[in-house]
Amino acid sequence: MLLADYLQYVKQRNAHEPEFLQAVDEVLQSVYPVLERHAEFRKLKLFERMTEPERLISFRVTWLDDKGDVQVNRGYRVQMNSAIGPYKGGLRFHPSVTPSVLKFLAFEQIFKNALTGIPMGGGKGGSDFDPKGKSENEIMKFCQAFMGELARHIDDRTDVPAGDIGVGGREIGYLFGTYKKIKNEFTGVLTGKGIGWGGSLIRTEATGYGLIYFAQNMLQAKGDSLKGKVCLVSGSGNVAQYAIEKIMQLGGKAVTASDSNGFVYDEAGFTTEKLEFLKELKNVRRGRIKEYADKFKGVVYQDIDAKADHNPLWALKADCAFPCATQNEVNEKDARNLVKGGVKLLAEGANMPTTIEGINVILDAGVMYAPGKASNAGGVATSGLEMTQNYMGQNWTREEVDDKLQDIMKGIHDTCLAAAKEYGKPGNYMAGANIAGFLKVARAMQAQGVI
Ligand code: NDP
Ligand code: 2IT
Repeated sequence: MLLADYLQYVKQRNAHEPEFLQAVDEVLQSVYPVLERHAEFRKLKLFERMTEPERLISFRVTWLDDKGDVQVNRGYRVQMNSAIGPYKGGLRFHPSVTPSVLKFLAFEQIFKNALTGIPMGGGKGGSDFDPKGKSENEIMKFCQAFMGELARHIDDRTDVPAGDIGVGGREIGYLFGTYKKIKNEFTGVLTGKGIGWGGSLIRTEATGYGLIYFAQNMLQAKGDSLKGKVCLVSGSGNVAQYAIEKIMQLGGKAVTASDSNGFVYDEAGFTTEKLEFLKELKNVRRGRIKEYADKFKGVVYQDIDAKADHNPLWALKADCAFPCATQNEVNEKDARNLVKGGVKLLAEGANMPTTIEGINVILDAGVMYAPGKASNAGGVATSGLEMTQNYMGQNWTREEVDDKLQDIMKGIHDTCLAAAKEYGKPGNYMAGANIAGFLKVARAMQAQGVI
């Protein structure tokens, strides 16, 4: 089959799933040369099989809000691929969650998890539940109702969920408590647990830290470093907060953060004090980013209009860009603005934050580009380290976990470059990540027969 035929095949079967098709398209552009080289992969229909979830579970979540009214949400778990390990991937609670969004995330997760070197398959789940404006009690009630059904489909050797948008330490606590009560066993069935009840040190920081370690590796490959680099960061949640922290630690200057309403531009850059304020604002008070501009002098706040043709955050002058909020937050026009503003490196903290057109602009301009499945893999990698500690009944120190995270990010970086070179795309991290991830999973599927 030609590249266009593969795409057509997936399109026909998933006609109304734009996010999933976008993720498949991006991977296919890179792995088509691998399919061309390996007749055995084509014969075994490995690409066709990888784009079909092994299992897609959809369920009703019914719960009572604080007024005593009945609420009905949809819950899902996409068990995408278990060729190299138990299904592994986060849970997302956001009103935009659909099967298409979760299938794109689960598909990305297959290759990301393969790149970490830890045996984990790909999965993703979540709900269209909107945590915004809900009371603590409502969050707990929802998590209990959600796990009431999910518990039937997961365990620590089958499928191990974690956090994603709208699911952090608080939600993992409620989900874990419910699972333990239903099953009457204490296992590592979720990652991102609290320290003291099975969680791993550094897991909270891991995605943001790993992203910046990855970027540092990219810069070092060119004899450069993050020192003195002006960095644009979007988002203000888990990934953004710890990306900003690590940028500061490595001598860079983070000048922006955002939420779904707007962004702040702090020309002087984040400091430890300012970041502590942001963490408290977002993780404890769950307020809006605008407050940051009200609190600190010299900070500019601007609304973001989700319907506008570009996001003004990406039109600021900078050296590096780290989108850490959500999918498709950097479009073609944003990419052109980034290039105009002097950006030399774009590394994705979020999953699929750059559209295909945006990626093409970035690559054509010679900007170093890291796809999320490589640069944000530190989170799931540290989840893998949490699973290992749980299986062993041990807790590693902060230094041990951080050292392993740094080694894993360097390993992914080097793996991407080696695969890109082998397939005639030197320096192309996107091609390298997709090819290396695909090859690992393909070989496992090939060995395990037609199942
Ligand atoms: P959080 O829920 O902690 O934070 C999400 C941030 O993104 C918030 O600032 C939120 O703003 C903003 N955001 C969410 N949806 C939208 C939207 N539709 N438009 C604009 N802004 C939006 O999530 P995480 O930080 O955990 O996740 C961020 C990204 O990183 C996601 O793409 C996720 O898949 C990815 N990721 C997360 C990992 C993890 O370990 N947590 C690992 C690897 C990738 P607001 O407060 O207004 O909602
Ligand atoms: O997108 C991701 O890699 C995550 N949300 C983390 C998944 C995990 O299992 O830690």
